[in-house]
Amino acid sequence: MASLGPTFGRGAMTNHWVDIKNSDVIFVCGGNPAENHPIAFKWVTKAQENGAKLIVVDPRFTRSASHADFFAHIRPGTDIAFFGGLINYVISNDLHHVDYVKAYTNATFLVDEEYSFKDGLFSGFDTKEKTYNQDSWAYQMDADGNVVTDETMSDPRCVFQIVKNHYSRYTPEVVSKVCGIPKSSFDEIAKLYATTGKAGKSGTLLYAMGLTQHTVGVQNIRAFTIIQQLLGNMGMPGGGVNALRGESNVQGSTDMALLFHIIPAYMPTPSAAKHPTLDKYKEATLKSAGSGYWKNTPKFMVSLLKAFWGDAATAANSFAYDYMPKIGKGFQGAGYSWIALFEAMYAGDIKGLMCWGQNPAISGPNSNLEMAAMDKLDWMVVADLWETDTSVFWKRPGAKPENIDTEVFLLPAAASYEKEGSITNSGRVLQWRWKGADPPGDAKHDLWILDQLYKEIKKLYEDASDAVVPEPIVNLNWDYGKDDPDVHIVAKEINGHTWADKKQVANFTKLKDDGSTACGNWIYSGFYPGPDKTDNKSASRDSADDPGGLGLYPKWGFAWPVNRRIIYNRCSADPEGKPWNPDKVLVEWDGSKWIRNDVPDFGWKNATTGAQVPPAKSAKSPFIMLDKGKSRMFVAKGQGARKDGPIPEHYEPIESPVKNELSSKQTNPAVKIWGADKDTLTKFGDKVCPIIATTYRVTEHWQAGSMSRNLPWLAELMPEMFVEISEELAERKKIENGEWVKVASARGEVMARAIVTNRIVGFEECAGKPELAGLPYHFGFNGYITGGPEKKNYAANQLSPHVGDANTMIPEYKAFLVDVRKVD
Ligand SMILES: Nc1nc2c(c(=O)[nH]1)N[C@H]1C(S)=C(S)[C@@H](COP(=O)(O)OP(=O)(O)OC[C@H]3O[C@@H](n4cnc5c(=O)[nH]c(N)nc54)[C@H](O)[C@@H]3O)O[C@H]1N2
Ligand SMILES: Nc1nc2c(c(=O)[nH]1)N[C@H]1C(S)=C(S)[C@@H](COP(=O)(O)OP(=O)(O)OC[C@H]3O[C@@H](n4cnc5c(=O)[nH]c(N)nc54)[C@H](O)[C@@H]3O)O[C@H]1N2
Ligand SMILES: [Mo]
Repeated sequence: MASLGPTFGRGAMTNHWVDIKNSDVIFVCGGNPAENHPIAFKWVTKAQENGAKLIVVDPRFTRSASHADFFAHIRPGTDIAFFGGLINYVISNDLHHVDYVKAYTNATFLVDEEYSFKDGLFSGFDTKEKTYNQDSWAYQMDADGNVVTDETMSDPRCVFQIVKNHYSRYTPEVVSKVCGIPKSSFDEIAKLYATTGKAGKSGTLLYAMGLTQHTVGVQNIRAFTIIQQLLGNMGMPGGGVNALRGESNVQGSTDMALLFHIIPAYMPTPSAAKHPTLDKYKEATLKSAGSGYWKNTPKFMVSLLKAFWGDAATAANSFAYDYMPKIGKGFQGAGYSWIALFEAMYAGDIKGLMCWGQNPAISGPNSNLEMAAMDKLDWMVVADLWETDTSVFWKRPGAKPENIDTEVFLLPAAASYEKEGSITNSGRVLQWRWKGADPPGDAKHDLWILDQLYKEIKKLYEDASDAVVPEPIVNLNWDYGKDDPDVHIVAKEINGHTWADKKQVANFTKLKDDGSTACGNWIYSGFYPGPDKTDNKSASRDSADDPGGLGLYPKWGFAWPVNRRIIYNRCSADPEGKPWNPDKVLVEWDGSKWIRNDVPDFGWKNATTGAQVPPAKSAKSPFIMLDKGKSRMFVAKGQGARKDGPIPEHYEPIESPVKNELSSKQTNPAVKIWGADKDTLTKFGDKVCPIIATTYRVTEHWQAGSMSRNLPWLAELMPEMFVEISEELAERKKIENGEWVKVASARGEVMARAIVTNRIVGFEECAGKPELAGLPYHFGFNGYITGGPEKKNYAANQLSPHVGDANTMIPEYKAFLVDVRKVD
């Protein structure tokens, strides 16, 4: 589905779906897999059958919670406080996995004397620009350019002590007050999860949008990675940090660069200012790569340019690097992510929109604003299976079509089972899918539409006498077949081949930076290593082969990179190469050679001689992608440091009824408030909208709803918009279960049926005892059902704000303020 849908949330599973069965403790936080990943949830059940325990932390008692051994209601947007409390619990009770922490993480590294943290701000903050100068977020270096370390981890400047000190403020009392969780619940959960710090035990985090859709989304995940490092859970079977992805091929979409700041396979998008030339691009990427595997970026980049421009990419023209579009600062300096694009349309800066497999009239934040932005467009193209709400945005309740000039083109697209190709799941596994039926009517597969579009555009550029720069278009290496493009040609180009004789490469280690190879996506290289359809490893379906009995199934599909199922797997064994858990072996040094149940994520054999490399070497740098080879609790400048701090700190959501308990900085200081709705945001202390709203999904519907509201049987299963509220709130407001109510925010109003339920509770422990309103976001105004009886507003995003995370700009869909009102 939605093979070209948006990619809200980036990441992947470090492990994979089947591996969940190997876990001892499963921590579901910010996700509801029993509802949203119900088939995969069987691996959680399987683990429980094996004796594993399940923890669920969610603002609502969910379908996943109903399976949990331990559950806590958390106030939306306070997970860093919870995780910080967990870090504090683990360290202050000495429950961390000391040997792992010392050997594999940067806990022993000393941090620059200039680095500091005070009252919610890290060193280097520029109050006017709301950005950090990150110079002090650095390691101490010796004269030879090596990081100064303290193996005892007692030096007050070492990362371990900095982490310990930072989170000592996150006491169980503070956690309880911030998160609204009873102290006893926190204690129980902390005690249980910390048991995974014992050598050989593993715990996993399963998360999705409940952690990412916040103005502290990135730091939410980082906070949990610190826990996983402390407990030695990275690289372990049954461990890891696992993003449960959304749209069925959203993983593939992100891998193929659907986000603006990356090009295929997670290389940075060239920037006009920073990388005006290919040499500058190489220089910058080599600098940030340091000793890590990204130092091969020039090979991957040149091979990509070769795949894009073929014979027109030569050493003399820097492999057509100039043809490649470069990014600038984006609209009002906010980049080119969703919010910025819609703000640019609203301001009249962008005149045309292609909506290819997405329905922003329903899925975008502050959708009233986003639809007003659509009113200003000259044209819009929608390629979809249905007439979506977006394609008829001009018919929305309250709109005046006669005043809207936007010309809309609707292209009928074929559904996923009406075409052939690969999809990549959250576990990084590519699986080929064969066509099951012909598309109806005039519907065409997306590749066909794209191919036609390119061919027409190319003609226009060839014919245009005054075209500014035709080369990037007319010189594209684009030949996937005459009439109906062949996905196998595309797949083979993605895998990569030599340029001169077009021989498929075995994998990315064969790629070169001299123009002799072409490769569309280096992390996928190896999935189609030969010319024939039988060489397509994503099409393999052998579930008999299961080395180690861990569910790795190396012959089922193909996992990127190089069919490795669990990344960082060197860390599943101790520095001597003995597995922490002898019953769950991914890799093991048996004294003379490596036993390899999974593809090793380290240099296990000498590339030239083929001799096996003993464990001491890889023990020093088990995180091969990273400079210095160690995982990072503290992220230094230029090493992937985030805009809002080298370690996570709790801040309140932009709209919150609770004062920040941890510092005087109410909200994330690095988040810029700038959109067209900035003056309407509800401020702390404002009494008009005192209830915390959070939005979510249900099994019966799919996303913005065209996939489910247009199917009669799903429409019938759940036809109406609803709002879940607590019994106390209902009593206070005299609202009956099942009654239609109005939910209002500073941005809009929607109608919903009240579901009065004890699955929702107010947050008793927080100051002011705020209440919660839970809203599904699937309803709209087009399709068999809209969410209610008359032509009214039922879309939850008419309430949400146009603000996003400091790093990714993912919208804060999961915590904003509303009021729930009785309708007379
Ligand atoms: N049936 C069905 N399945 C789907 C989808 C669908 O629309 N329908 N959508 C797919 C897509 S694209 C995605 S991205 C995934 C999303 O999968 P999930 O992230 O599981 O989806 P949500 O229901 O949006 O949010 C999960 C949970 O986060 C909780 N939550 C809200 N705020 C917070 C918070 O601050 N902290 C914590 N700890 N939890 C919070 C919500 O109450 C909710 O139960 O689902 C995919 N699967
Ligand atoms: N309030 C709130 N808003 C949210 C979220 C939330 O949790 N809360 N979650 C966000 C998230 S994680 C996501 S992923 C977005 C989803 O937002 P959207 O992507 O806008 O939502 P979908 O309904 O999945 O839209 C996909 C469209 O693609 C069409 N489609 C399906 N298959 C194909 C195909 O093969 N080709 C083409 N061309 N079209 C196809 C479908 O009919 C559908 O209309 O919503 C975001 N919005
Ligand atoms: Mo998603």
